[in-house]
Amino acid sequence: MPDHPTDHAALLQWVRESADLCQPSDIHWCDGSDAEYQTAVQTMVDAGTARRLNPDKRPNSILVWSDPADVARVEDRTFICSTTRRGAGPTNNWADPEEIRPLLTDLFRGCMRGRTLYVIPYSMGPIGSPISRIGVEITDSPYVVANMHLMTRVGNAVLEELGGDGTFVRGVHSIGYPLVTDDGKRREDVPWPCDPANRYICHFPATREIMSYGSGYGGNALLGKKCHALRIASAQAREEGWLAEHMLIMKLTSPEGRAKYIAAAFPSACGKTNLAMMKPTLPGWKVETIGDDIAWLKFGSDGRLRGINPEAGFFGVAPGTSWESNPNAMATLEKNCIFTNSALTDDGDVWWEGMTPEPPKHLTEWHGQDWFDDDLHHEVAAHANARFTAPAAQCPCIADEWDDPEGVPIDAILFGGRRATHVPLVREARNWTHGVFLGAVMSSEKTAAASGNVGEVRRDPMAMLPFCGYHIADYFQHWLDMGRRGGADERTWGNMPRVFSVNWFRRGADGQFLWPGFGENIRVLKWVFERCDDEAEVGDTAVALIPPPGAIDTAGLDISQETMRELLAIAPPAWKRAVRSIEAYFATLGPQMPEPLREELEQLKARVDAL
Ligand code: OXD
Ligand code: MN
Repeated sequence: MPDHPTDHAALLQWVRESADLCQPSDIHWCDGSDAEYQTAVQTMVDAGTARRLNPDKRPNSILVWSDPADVARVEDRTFICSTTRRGAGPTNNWADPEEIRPLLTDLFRGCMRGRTLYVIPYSMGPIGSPISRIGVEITDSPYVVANMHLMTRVGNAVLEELGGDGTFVRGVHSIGYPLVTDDGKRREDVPWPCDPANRYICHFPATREIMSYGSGYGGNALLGKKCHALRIASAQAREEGWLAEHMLIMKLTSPEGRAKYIAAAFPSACGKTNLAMMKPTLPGWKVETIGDDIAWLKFGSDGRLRGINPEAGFFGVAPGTSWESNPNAMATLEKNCIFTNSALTDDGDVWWEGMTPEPPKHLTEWHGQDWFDDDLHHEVAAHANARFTAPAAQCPCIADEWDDPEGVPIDAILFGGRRATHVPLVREARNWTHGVFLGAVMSSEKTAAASGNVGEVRRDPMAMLPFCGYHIADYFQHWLDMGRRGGADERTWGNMPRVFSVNWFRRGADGQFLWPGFGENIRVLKWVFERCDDEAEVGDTAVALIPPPGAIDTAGLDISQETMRELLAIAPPAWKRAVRSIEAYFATLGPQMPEPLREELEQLKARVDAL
């Protein structure tokens, strides 16, 4: 029996070289089996990393608490190592590959001593789909193995698809906590080993490689997700003429039984999972989920953009998820899940802020400390970026076609941010170029999904600020080029999806949200659906096409016409400020900003000045 299940020479050589460098005590090739998943879980339980939840409450599920210094994606430690600084552009941290490779080699030398090196062959997207891509992640973390099992398709079927000479994205990940130090001394393991002082999340788009060191958390460590499916894939997509986007995909069916597929880009922790699994409040409408975080979009043989969800699971933000806000997510989480940095209830279940209106009387919070609901000074019991990992297939509203290798035809694209002021509830782009402009100027208040100042407003173009693997101005140009390929021009959308901007988060003078959100968002989606067929009412304004207040169906909703007007209002002073801010932002993106987007800005400026 050979000790490796492939005869792919380049893969074998890379694994051998990685093992020589990292010096693990053992190598395990992942086969994707349930037995392997259970072994990874048991390894975590034995190490004190995970605890099993009460099987009567959450069968086959575990809770993991991370090191408090390792709780989110670390954007300031994330690097695009393109051959030139220009390649990474002004929105990415750049590291010169010539300089960073020796540094990484030093860090990785001996970094897996005393641990198992796992080789995880995975497919992003259904195995064998023309849209899917294969990656292999090397890691020393059983937490990564278990999460990759849920988030991607892992195992021998992937190696078969790869054959003897298929191409794959190479990812090497280490938590950076060897059990034998450089001077040969053994050291004790800890429940969540990591090396927060030396974190590097490095991407080499030219050679399609990822090297991640020092963090075991989420997108820093599960390399299939942000590192492969967005940063490396976006660069690859540009070369090959497709799009790798930070978007959910949903199927929306009208009461007459007509279906449309909508892709929607929102920054991290702005409700993509809730929107993708929404329970519509309008009678007869149905939402089904294709994906909740990433979409790969390619032209099909019919000339239309077809999308797949390259993932196989959900890695969602737990706080705020409840039977009220997202019943489909709650049902998805009933079994076979990994919970990270949630609180533990006394009967062996998980809890997080917002799960129930009242917290339990006593909890063990995410650092493992006692937590009492009557302690006036207590902190949150679950970390604000606590996550669940759940298999997509067990979501009650997953669409039958969610893993169709051909993907689904995309009818509309939404761009959304979290903005308290001036950005209207919904707008429609006048044409593809204007749509790209609306995506390019997206902005949002920062959330806990990445380390940094929560609430600070930042530009997050197409929700890709932390995920675009190359120069953002070239990325905009690629979007414009895709439109041209899809037959869109100033007058027609050709085969391209219509583009909309949405903002569920506008607040009134009293600081309260004006729009109820959640299942009520169907009212906006209904308008979007109808606009795709040129059916609903629309008015031209200075900043885009906007529904007159009466055009959004508010039947049965307790909302005044005054509030609807406020939600859709274009306030001239705020928009004059917004135009200045966009000008300043474009100036930071350098001379390669595409001319058509500069023209869009000039037109916007002229229209807003005329208000
Ligand atoms: C995520 C993120 O985990 O965007 O999806 O941070
Ligand atoms: Mn995301």
